[in-house]
Formats: sequence, C-alpha cells, structure tokens
Amino acid sequence: MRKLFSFICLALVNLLFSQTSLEWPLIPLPNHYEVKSGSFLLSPKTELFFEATKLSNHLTYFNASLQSQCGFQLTRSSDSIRPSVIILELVNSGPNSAEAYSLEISPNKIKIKGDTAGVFYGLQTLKQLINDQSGYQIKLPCLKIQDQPRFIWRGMHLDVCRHFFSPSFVKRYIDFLAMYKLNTFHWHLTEDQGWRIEIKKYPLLTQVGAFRKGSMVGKYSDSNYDTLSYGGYYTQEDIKEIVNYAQQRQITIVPEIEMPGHSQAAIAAYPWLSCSGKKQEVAKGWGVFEDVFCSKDSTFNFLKDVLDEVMTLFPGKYIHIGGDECPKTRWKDCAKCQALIKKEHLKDEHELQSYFIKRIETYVNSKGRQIIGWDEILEGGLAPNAAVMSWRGEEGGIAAAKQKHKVVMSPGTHCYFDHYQASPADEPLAIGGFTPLEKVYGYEPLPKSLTADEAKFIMGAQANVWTEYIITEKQLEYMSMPRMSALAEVLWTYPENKNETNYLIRLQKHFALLERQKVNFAKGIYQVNFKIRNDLDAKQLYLELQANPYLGEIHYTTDGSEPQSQSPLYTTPILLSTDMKIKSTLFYAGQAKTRSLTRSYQINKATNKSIQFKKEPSKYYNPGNFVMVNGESAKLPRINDQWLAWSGDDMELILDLQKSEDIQSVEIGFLKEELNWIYLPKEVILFVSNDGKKFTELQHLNSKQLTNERSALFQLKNTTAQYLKIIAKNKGKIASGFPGACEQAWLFSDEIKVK
Ligand code: TNX
Repeated sequence: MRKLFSFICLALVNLLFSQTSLEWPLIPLPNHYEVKSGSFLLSPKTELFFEATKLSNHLTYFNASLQSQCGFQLTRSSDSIRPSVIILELVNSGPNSAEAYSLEISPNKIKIKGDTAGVFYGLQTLKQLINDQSGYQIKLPCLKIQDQPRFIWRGMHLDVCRHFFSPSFVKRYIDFLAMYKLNTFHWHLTEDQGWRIEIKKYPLLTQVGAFRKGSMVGKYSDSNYDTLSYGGYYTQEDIKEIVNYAQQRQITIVPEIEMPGHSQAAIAAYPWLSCSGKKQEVAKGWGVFEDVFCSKDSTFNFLKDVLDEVMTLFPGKYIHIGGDECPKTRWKDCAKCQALIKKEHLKDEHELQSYFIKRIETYVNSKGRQIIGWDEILEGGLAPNAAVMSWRGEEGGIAAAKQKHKVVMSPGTHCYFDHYQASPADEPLAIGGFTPLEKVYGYEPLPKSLTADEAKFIMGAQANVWTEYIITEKQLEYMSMPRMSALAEVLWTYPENKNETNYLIRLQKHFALLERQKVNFAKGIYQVNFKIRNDLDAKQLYLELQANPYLGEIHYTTDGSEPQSQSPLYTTPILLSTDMKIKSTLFYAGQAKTRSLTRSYQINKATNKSIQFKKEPSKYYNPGNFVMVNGESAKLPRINDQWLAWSGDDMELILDLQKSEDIQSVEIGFLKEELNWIYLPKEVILFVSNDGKKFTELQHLNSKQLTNERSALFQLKNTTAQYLKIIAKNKGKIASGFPGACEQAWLFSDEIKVK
C-alpha cells in the first residue's frame, strides 16, 4: 500500500513534467530548449576552438573549474575540425541581446554562440550540465538551447560592514552569482559599524573607521555586547583584483557609499563630518544612528574626494549612494544645515535630504556615471537622473517608474535573505521576517499596477544580504543558498517557462554540485510543512503534513521518538482530537533528508470554537480568527501568520464555547517585542456569561502578572459558562526614548486555551 502510494505520487509528478528539463540540474532554466538523442563525451581528448582573443579568459575560467572538478583541462585547437571539440563562436549581438547565447551539444561537437557575455553563460550552462560528475569521462546530453535573460539587472547584494568577509570569500560569493548567471554585485561598503574601503586621501576612514570596539551579541532586544575589537577592510589592491575577478565573470560591481545616514564609522574617523563635530565611536550595535553627515561644503568636498577614488576603482555605470534611514534630528539643531535650508529655499529637512542627494548626483553625473539609491531618495523630490532601489515594499519602485526613473526591485517581503527561510523556531537566529524559498521563487518583479510603458523602467531585481546576524562564511552561505538560485530563475526565466515543482526537482539534482563545492546550503525544501485544517461541519481539526512528493515520503511519530523510515507513513490528514506531539521527517529511499521537526497541539474547550472581535485586527496582521483557536500556540521567533494584531486599539473578544462548560483555567497568549513597537497589554480582563449578553467580570491581570511575559493565565474555581469575554488593554502611545516613540503600540495575540 505504502509503495503503491509513493509510486502513484511519483508517476503523477513525472506525468506533469514529462519534459526532460527535469533531468538536468540547470538553474536558471533556459528559455528555449530541445532535447536530442545521444550524448557527448567530454574527456581530456576534447579540444576547444575559438578565434576571438577576447574569449581566452573564458577558456582559462572554464579550465580552472574543469581541473578542480575532473582533474583535466582542455587544450585550445587551431581549427574546429576535431574528433571531439567545443567551439566558441563570438557574434556581435547588439545591446539588447548581448547576454543571449545558443548551446548545441551533438555527439562529437559542442557549439556555443553569443557575444562575450553570452558565450560565458553558455559555458555556465555547460558547467551545470557536468554537475557533480568527475573523472575523465563526462557524459553530456545532446540538446539545443537558445537562451536569453528576462531582466538586465540580476543582482545580489552583500553587507560587509556589520560583519566583514575576506576578499577570498567575496570571490567565492561572486562565483555563486556567476553560476546562476547573475550579473550585478551590489557591494555595501560603508556603514555605522564599519568603513570597509581604503580611501587614500582619508586614511583614518579605514585606520579608525574599519574597527569597532565590540559587537552586539545575540538578539537585539537582549542588548548584549562583547568587547572584542572587530573589523577589517579591503585595500585598493584587493578591490581592483575583485573588480577584475567579477568582470571576468560578466559581473558588474555596484559599490555603495552610504550617505547622508548610516555614516557613523566615517564620523568616528573624521568627527568634523557631523553637525556637532563631537567625537564618536564606530557603532557596536545595530540600528539607525542620529549622527549623520552634516550638509556643509566641507562634507560635500570630502564625499567628492571619496567618490573620485570609488569611481576610479569601479568602472560600472552605477554608484550606489545609500540615502536610506537618515534621521533628521541633528540637522534640525544645526546652524549650518538650517542656513542652507534658508539659502536654498527648502521647505524642511526632508527637502534638505533631497538637496543633498541631488548635489551628489550632479557630481557623479559630471563624471559620466549615474546614481542609484534606496527608495527614501524619493522623499522631498527625486534627483533628476537617479535610479531607485525599492526596499520598503514595491511602492517606491512603482512611484519611481511612474516618474520615468529606472528601478531595481528589492522588497523586504521577497528579497531579504537575512530573513528566516524556514520555521524560525527551528533555525539559527536571524533578524526576523519569513522568506522561504518558495516565496522567493514566486516573486514577480513587474507590479501589475504599472502600464507596459512604465514597466520598462523596472531593470530587474536583487536580493539583499544584510549581515547583522550573519557572522560566519558558513552562515552567509546558508542564508543565501539556495535562495539565490530561486531569484536567478525569477530574473532569467520568463514566467511562462517557470514552474515551482520543476524547479525543486532540478534544484535537488543541483544540490550535488553544491555539495561538491562544500557549500553550506539550507535544506528547507526537505522540511515537512505542518498545516492545521478545520472541518467546520464535522467540528474536527486535522493536521496535514506537506512536502513535495517528488522529494520523498513523510514519516511521523506521535510518541516523541525520532521518526524512522519504518515509522508510520503519512498518507491522509491526521485527526487532532486530543493533545498531540508530532515529529515528522522526509525520507527518500529510506534515508532521512533532514532532521525532524516537532509540533505540539493542545486540544481544549476553546479549540475550533467561534470568536468575535469588537474591533477587527489590523489588515496587516489578520490571518483569520481561527489562529486563536487552532490548537497551536505561535512559536517564537514570530511568523506573522500565527498572530492577530491591533495598533493602538484594545483587543476585545467573545468566545462562544457552544455549550455550558465547567472551566478551570483560561489562558491567552501575547507578544513582547518592544523593538518592533509590540507591547504586552497593560491589563487583561476576563468576563463570563451564559447568554452572551450579560457578562460578569471575574479576574484581571496586569502586564507584570503575565506568565513568562507571554500569556495571561486565569485560574478559576467553580465556574460554569458558555461565553467568555476577554479585554486586553493596549499600551497606547509609546514612551519617548523607545523605538517608535509617540506612535501607537501594537498588541499581538495568539492562542486561547480553555480547560
Ligand atoms: C534595513 S534595507 C536597512 C539595513 C538593515 C536591514 C536589515 C536598507 C536600505 N536599510 O540597514 O541592515 O534593514 O534587514
């Protein structure tokens, strides 16, 4: 029975995807391909032929990886008539298809045709086809590929400031980009916590600004710091080498020099750059800092000098000038900034920020380059030629495209690889958020609200890897791989050719190559997904265990033991009628694909009963009332779809137990995350009623009386009731000196348990 079930699943998936692309570990999937019969044998006897000297680099590059993986290299032949040959043919494709290529593999010959970038991508496809094969006999399938990317900006960002990554690791990261045909590396080089690029004219930027006297340890809310000196920087020689390394891989580096905010490390080196001129330390903690570049001439001259050296080192068209998260407090109190506001007839400090960016843009443009900045540069008016990187959702990108400005999409919802990628409770500490692989894969960079003409301004997208919580190279690999591959397919493969299951199957094959390269990639695709369903008619709760059937079969236990391949096979939803602890693992051919996940369900008198709120939760945090009575308490760290939330308002609910019940205890969960403006309720009050109209107050608890700063637990005696009313009083306005000061606090609530 078990075998039959797995067989049917596999057969169905195979039927769905009968195209042979599944057999190839190719990511991103080529846009047009034809499968042919036969194969080509790549061996030390294979020769490589090309005429254009421009392509010599490609040979060196291809040979280096062939040597390390297979132990041999190809020699260049003087003509193309050879028994086993790879022919590279350079064509002038014109600006619109410079990245296009064709790859034809026939039994005795492989031909790759394209412009310089195109031929490089053809070789990347070939390398992916080799996948994890090694030795002197590499079998490649005969096929014909005609391929071209969907977007021109296919980017990955890396923050080397919160944590520093060595030049050799940066090269390894660039190799990952190259493998997935990504063409833009956004290198975030300056921050409050470290200045990482040598500037000859201002040596203190790195001598002082590249080192901090300690770092934040653990969660931000713990406010713990170590006292270890931490830092590092890239010399101009390092940078030249890396720029060259990237160029050989058809990757343009976009350097980011943050201004006017996120500039405390520069100010630590040269205090006169700030409004107050006071001595500062390089920041140790994360967040946003109030000391920013002062809008005076000497700062502009400094920035011009810095940009001169930056533009000499980085030959690409775009220079990223940051522009995000710049508090205006210091400018408000600064005589020089205020005088400038007057002189330039600016309305306020927001217009001063816009003036700042425009002045920098004028300079960068005068050198024949363009600026790109985070979407805050829209505020107070966009600089005339600036491109916008939309990170606070897509709105900034949409507004910029409507104003006919170039845009790179990078919304936090889909493109932040510092966010969790699997159940946060089971993952290493991350900054927050929840962006699993499937979400990245499902990202569509062209917003529906743009007309076809406006959409032309969207150059593409990129993912950002901020490193507050990413400390080691291994962890950086874990956070970016394989999400980088999903993004690459979003950006290269046209939507009509994309398919998530097909991608997952190719990805699983591609993992072999990552393993060969000792990449510490995340295995979230093998995690079993726990989904609770309620059957309202039958008043029953069911647990569905989900995983892609092609990737394996699910086994589970209910007695707390580790699932084995002999443990029960999951075939149909599990009825949750009593408290249950379920452990589950995905197995393929008897082997566990990853470690097990555990979930506990507490079935109680409130489970699956109906709830009504006096005021509905905020539309931003409203996954449905059922999350309050689904038998599962939300796990920490938070994933939003397990919580209901109110901004500024009290929560008031009525729970109908559907019949009169004896009640010993009532428990309701809340969240404390003050950094994110989420406060425990000031007070929680419990009422009961038998008719749902007349309620009697029974008990109240204040925020200090909550258990583990997490739940309000009411112990009752001799209480019988059908209806419960719970009022949780919102904290109201946030006190000054705290994040979100003077704004309304959020109240987050999850499970109710009645016993
Ligand atoms: C916001 S994205 C930031 C960064 C942080 C990041 C953490 C952007 C322009 N600014 O400074 O590192 O969030 O996710």
